Amino acid sequence: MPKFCANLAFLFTERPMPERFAAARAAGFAAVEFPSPYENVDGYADLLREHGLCMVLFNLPMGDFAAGERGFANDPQRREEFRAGVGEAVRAVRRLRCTRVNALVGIRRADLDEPTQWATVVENLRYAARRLDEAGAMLLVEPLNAIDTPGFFAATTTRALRLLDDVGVRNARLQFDCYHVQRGEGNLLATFARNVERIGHVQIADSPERHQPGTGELAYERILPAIDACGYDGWIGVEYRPLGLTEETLGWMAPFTSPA
Ligand SMILES: [Mn+2]
Repeated sequence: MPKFCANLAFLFTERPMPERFAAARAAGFAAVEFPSPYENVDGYADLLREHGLCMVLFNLPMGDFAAGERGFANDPQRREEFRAGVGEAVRAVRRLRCTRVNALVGIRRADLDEPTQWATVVENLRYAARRLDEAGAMLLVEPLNAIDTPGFFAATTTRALRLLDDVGVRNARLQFDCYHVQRGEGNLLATFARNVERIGHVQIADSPERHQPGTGELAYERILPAIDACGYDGWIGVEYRPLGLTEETLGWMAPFTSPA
C-alpha cells in the first residue's frame, strides 16, 4: 500500500504555512514534506509534534529560488556556502527527525566547463552525504525536467544516476519525481523498475500541467500499484498544484488509503 506524504509547498496553500499542518492531518496524511524549513525550524518542530506528523523530506538550501536558482552545487566559487548549507540541513534533520534531504544541483553555468562543474557537484554531494549520514539521513538527487528548468545540471534520471555513481556513497539515492520523469523523459515505469533499488523518495503529480492525478496523461490508478509491485516501500510525496480546493482534489487517493 503506498504511503503518501503531503507537500506543504504545493498542497493546502489556501492557508498560511502554520495552518497547513492541521489541514494535512485532517485530510488523513501522517507525514509531510516541504523544501525549505530553515526560516522556522523550531516552529515547524512544534507543529509536527502538535499534529502528530512526520517530516519526510526537505531540500538543501537552494540559493535564490525567486531569482531562478535551483541549488548551486556546480559552482566552485560557492563551496563554502554549500558546506554552510549542509550544516544548516544537518541541524534541521536532527530537530525535525527527518531522514531525507534533497539536493537540487544547480543550473548549468555557461562560463564554466562541464568537467569543472561535474567534479564540483560530485565533491559537494559526497561531502553532504557524509555529513547527513552522521545524522542518520540520506541524500537525494532530484532531476528537474528541461522544459520547466532549462539548463538544469541533472535534468535526467541517467545523468543523476551517473552523478551518484561518481559520488559513490552508500546513503545517496535518486529522488524519482514522476512528473519530472514523464515531462522530460517518458518511459516512466520501465525507468522506475530498472532503478528501484536506487530510489530513496518518490513524488507525484499529473503531467503536463502538474495538477492532481486524473487531470492529465498519467494513469496513476495503474502507476501506483506498479510502483508497489516493484517493491518500493518508501514515501510518495504528493506534490501537485491543486486544480480547485486542495481537499476537493484528493479523491484519487481513496482506493490506496482504505481497505477495498
Ligand atoms: Mn519534486
